Amino acid sequence: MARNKQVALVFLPSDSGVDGARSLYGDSEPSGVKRWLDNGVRNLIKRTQFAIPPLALMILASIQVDGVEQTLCDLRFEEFPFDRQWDLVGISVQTGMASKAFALADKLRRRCIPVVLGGPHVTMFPDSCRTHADCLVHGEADDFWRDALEDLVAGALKAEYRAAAPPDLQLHRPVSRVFLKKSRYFTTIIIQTGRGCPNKCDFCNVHVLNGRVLRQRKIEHIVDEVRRFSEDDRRIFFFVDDSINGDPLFARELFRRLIPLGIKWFGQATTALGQQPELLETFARSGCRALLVGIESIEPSSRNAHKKTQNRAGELAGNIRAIRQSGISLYGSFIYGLDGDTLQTPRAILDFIADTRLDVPGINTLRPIPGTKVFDRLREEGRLLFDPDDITSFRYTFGQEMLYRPKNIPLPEFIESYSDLTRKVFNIGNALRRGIEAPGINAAVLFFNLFYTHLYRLSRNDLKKQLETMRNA
Ligand code: B12
Repeated sequence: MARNKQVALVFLPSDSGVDGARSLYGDSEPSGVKRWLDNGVRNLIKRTQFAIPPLALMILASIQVDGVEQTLCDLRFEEFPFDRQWDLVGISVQTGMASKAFALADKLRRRCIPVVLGGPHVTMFPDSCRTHADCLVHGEADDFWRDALEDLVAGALKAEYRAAAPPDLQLHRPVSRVFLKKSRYFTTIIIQTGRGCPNKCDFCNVHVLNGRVLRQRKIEHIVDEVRRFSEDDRRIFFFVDDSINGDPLFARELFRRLIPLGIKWFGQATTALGQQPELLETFARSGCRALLVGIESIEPSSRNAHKKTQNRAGELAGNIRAIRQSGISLYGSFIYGLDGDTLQTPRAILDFIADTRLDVPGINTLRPIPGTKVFDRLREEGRLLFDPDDITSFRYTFGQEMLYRPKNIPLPEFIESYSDLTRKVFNIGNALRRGIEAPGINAAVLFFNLFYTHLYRLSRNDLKKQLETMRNA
């Protein structure tokens, strides 16, 4: 009998932040207890910071084709198993990890193992990937990954796969989790109810990757999936949708039907939820414990400059209060350093956090991701601090490195004020108070704030080093 084709699906770690905080300048403590403690904290962060399995690869690995066996390799937890015999390796490429993905692909191909690249970076910049792959998959691969696997079995893998239209999400495609090592993850119950975003925020490219029209799955398919998943993992569910309240009528019907299942869940929403009282009540009753909301900016001029106009600055505080009053804790994500921001902005952010009692503030700087409108604009204005023509020079970090010059504030003053802001927002006293005052999941809120106290210390040290390096250059 012919041996099954062995296919590995690879997910890569990012340089820092969600995949474990580490300095961009190497470990400052070469050995000893401090180093051991730093490693311990790093691993804990990895876990609490949503070390969740990659849904994209779960979907692809669930596609069964005769003669093919798929394995998921999550390189956040293991080295690539070069000792096994692979017939094809698929790598999910995100822009900040492109150089890492290309290095692995090149190494595999030198060993005559064929490589297929897919994911957001391939969809946006296929030309940069071509020389590193035997096969490129453009866009959402839910349908044509089966074609690629069948072609592999037939010995006829094509150089490129792309569809004329995105997949019809109304079709039922059951997702399996059998290939996941559950204990690695914070939770394995990851669900997506739809794709696409009608908004035009210039720092995001979800509307380019998944289109402007919101495409939803069938409610009964999602309810089935929730029921099936809760049979063997009773941890918290994560709905990865960019805005779970993007279509309030759909969301209300879905979560109304989830109430009897008694799950606990968290997800990502827009603050407009504070003005959707019936939906808010349904979310709370269906087990919503926490939501991440992208506040981005409380400065109307910055919101306008970056096309974040879907909800008004003046309504943000009231909405946040309403959501917290319903018992849902909030992670509110800010970006300091947008085009309308000044040195007065940090004071306004501090007052806003104190006033709304946000449970976990996220104080980010702008990451101009190649392919976004803001990247193009900053490039034209000569404000990028990395080489815009080198697609691999862009990387993701957690507030540890400035990638551009803010419009109204010179870089050294900006770094000083950003560091001062994160020092004031994150300290042990604030972490304890937020943990106690949170409307729910108090322990998680406390942990997040403590970890951010650690992470932003790292951010301040690295930013200082970046400035020194720039001054010495
Ligand atoms: C949930 C989520 C997370 C989770 C889980 C990570 C994960 N990737 O599973 C967490 C919180 C950990 C996270 C972390 C980060 N994220 Co994130 N995240 C998302 C989010 C909201 C949903 C991802 C998802 O599950 N989508 C559902 C799946 C089914 O869609 P998909 O991933 O696009 O996959 C399809 C295709 O791309 C393709 N495909 C994907 N991989 C492969 C591989 C092969 C071989 C093939 C054939 C096809 C293929 O087929 C899939 C099925 O159709 C997206 C936004 C979005 N709407 O996609 C951002 C997003 C993916 N994240 C992004 C970023 C920047 C990050 C971070 C770097 C943030 C940071 N500063 O640390 C880290 C990186 C961590 C890492 N190691 O990747 C960016 C990536 C942009 C880019 N150009 O690369 C996105 C697009 C958000 C954005 N607005 O720009 N993220």
